[in-house]
Amino acid sequence: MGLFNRHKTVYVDSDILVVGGGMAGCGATYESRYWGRDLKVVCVEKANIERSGAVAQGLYAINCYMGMQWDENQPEDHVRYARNDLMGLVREDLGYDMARHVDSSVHMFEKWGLPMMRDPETGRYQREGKWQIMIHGESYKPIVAEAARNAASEVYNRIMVTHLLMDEAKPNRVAGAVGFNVRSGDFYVFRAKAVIVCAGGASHIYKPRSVGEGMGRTWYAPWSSASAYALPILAGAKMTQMENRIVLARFKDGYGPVGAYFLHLKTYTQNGYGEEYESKWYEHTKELVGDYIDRHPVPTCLRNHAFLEEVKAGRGPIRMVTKEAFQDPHKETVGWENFLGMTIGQAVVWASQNIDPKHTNPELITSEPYVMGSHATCSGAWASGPSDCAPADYQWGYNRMMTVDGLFGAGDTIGGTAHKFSSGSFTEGRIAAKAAVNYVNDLRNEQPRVSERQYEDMKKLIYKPLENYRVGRNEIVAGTVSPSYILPINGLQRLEKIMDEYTGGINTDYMTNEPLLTRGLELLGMLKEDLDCLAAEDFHQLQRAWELHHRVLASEAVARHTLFRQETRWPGYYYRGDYPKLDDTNWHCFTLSRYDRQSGEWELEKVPVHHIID
Ligand code: SFD
Ligand code: AMP
Repeated sequence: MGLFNRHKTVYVDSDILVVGGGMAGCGATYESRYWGRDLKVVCVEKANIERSGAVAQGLYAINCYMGMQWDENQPEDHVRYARNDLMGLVREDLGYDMARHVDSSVHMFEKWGLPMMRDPETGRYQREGKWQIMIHGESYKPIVAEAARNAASEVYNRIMVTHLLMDEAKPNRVAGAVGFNVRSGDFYVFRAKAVIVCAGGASHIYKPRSVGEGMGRTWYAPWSSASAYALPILAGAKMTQMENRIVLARFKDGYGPVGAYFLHLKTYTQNGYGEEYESKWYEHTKELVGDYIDRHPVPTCLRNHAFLEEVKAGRGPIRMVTKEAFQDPHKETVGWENFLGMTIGQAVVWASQNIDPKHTNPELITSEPYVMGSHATCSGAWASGPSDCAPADYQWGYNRMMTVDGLFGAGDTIGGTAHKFSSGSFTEGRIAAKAAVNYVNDLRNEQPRVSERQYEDMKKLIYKPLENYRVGRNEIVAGTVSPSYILPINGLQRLEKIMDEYTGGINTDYMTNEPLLTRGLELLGMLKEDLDCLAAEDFHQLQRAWELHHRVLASEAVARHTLFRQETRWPGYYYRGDYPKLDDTNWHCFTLSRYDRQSGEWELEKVPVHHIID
């Protein structure tokens, strides 16, 4: 007991609490201040918002910009694009709402100092593709963070949020969050009237391609640890499309993104024998998914599918043909700068493997799966839509509010809204914040109630891994293996192995089926039991322990959803061997889950997909 008391408790009261200061969190913090001049707005971040989240290293493109000022695209066009890419299943109301506001966010980024590339002839933003514009974005995150810092009443960096607090005066209402400072170990109790979860996506729930000397390298940020999903799941929020985890075609070993190459440099792919291969798989793919293969652009998952089939047919590796484009000095510069401003590791890998793309066509590979809500995928929380265009059954309160009162979300957190990327995530943060301000104003003087008991119980739970270590290490006679605890890295590797082998990771070429998923869920259950024995030797490891808790819960959601959806909706992302085809008759719907924290049971249901754009 003495151990728990050693950690000071710090209380922070606010009107709006933003959890996670990445792209969505910065948007939410900025906009909360805009609409809530007199409100106390607090942003809490496990790293430092200056360089936190997926944009930490910078980006070379903003992948979601309509260009409405030049009549380049309209929001309706973007809804059609995202719907097509996600094989018909997106929340069109949420996507439309984001798309109609995203341009204004990008204009603010420019005003705040983000260097945009311009087309020398038209003077417009330089297009990389129909939706993407090019930026000198190494400092993208610090620029956006500065705006959030100026807007916030307070920013708390280095605090990992582990749980949400629930109101004891009203059921199903959020009341704040708790966490700990990853440097000092202080315990934080954030009481708030509204909470906006913006805690990013999930890497490292599947065994990554990069192991051994490459361990830690992933495409999505290694610190994206599924809190965006675990926090709402634990609070009883409904989740959607958790089976829609994404697999990305990437440059081999460095996970360098391919968009700028395909779209701006106009490079293309070939099999190991220098042949075009996508058209070979047309009939075969049509058999599986019908006319989705005829859509333009070809859905991302189906491009993966052709890649995977060609490799399985023994004609790998797949290579990106760069040798032609790189003869143009401008394109050569863009090709390298793309990585130097976004994924430096790819440039380093090429240098270390003697690959000069001017003379060698580099290999591509399909990544391990990630859980996200903002790329060509839309896993996340089920949220209420905008009042002017959301169908009635998608509206139960404030825009972007989850199925828990006062709990909002944005970016990777919110499901059903693919292709938001950095700009759309920031924009969704703004949208959620405006609604959260209205929610807080409507509460008037009503205060959520949190008993000391609630957060003291959590405090004991949170620091338990330190206690497990303190006691358990005495049982070690040699080496590091304890008979009574597991370290976070051991738990993480077990999780990655289970997800990889049973729920369609790289090991099985993304294939799974009911018996595999059932066994995978049993093994996840055993892992969950063992998490009680997690041990942390310091606060850094304590953070790893809680990240693991979050990853395991999100993984369970992925497995449950994958089992529930009896079809292969997105071949190239994953395959159900027992239901190998797309089945629009039975599965043109969203899948929703709800976790009961008391019983540990999951409830799953189907919900109709409404098409509001023709
Ligand atoms: O080329 C807690 N992304 C790209 N977006 C673009 O617009 N253009 C690109 O070029 C993009 N590409 C790309 C991208 C990402 C990465 C990693 C690479 C390349 C290599 C995607 C965007 O980055 C992404 O869509 C947004 O960043 C999503 O925003 P958001 O806010 O949902 O997630 P975040 O930015 O990661 O922020 C999450 C924050 O939460 C913190 N956090 N804080 C406290 N307690 C906890 N428990 C927490 N858990 C997490 C995080 O630290 C973070 O700050 S390309 O490949 O397509
Ligand atoms: P990526 O670099 O793969 O993350 O892609 C960046 C952007 O380009 C995203 O909006 C992708 O959907 C898009 N993109 C990437 N490759 C292609 C392609 N071959 N055809 C159409 N769009 C693509």
